[in-house]
Amino acid sequence: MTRSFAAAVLLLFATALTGCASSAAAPAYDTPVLKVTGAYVRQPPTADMAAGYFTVTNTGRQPDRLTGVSSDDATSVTMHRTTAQNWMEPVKAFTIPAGGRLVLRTGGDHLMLMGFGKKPTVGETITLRLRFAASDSITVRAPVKPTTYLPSN
Ligand SMILES: [Cu+2]
Repeated sequence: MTRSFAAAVLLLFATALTGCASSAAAPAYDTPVLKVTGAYVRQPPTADMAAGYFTVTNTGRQPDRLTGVSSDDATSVTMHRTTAQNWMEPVKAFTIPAGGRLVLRTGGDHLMLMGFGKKPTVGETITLRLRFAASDSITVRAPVKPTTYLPSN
């Protein structure tokens, strides 16, 4: 193999790789694109249990599902929905529609966190790791808010 032939082959490979990279990036257009905002944990009366809330906005063209949440600060995190009878029940996943959002809020869908080492108090943050069916997981730090706090969204 001559030196110039080798260089030409290398150049071909480089071009092919560049082509690959850009074609792999293009489908981002056709996937869920998620952003988590407004996360907070309501300061609980005891260390036993606290509720957590956040909004997941999906600006992508595909829906996704929130399939689980975990925390370094609590031994158990479950996802709950509130029923018409004002009971709550665990759910396996929440849907995040394409071009839409999933809103966890007081009196609706929420997280139930249990097993804190100590009672979370205002000023602290709780780490929440959100796992999705399609997207990479997202970790947020949710501030602990007073019981009187109401988000603006
Ligand atoms: Cu609950």
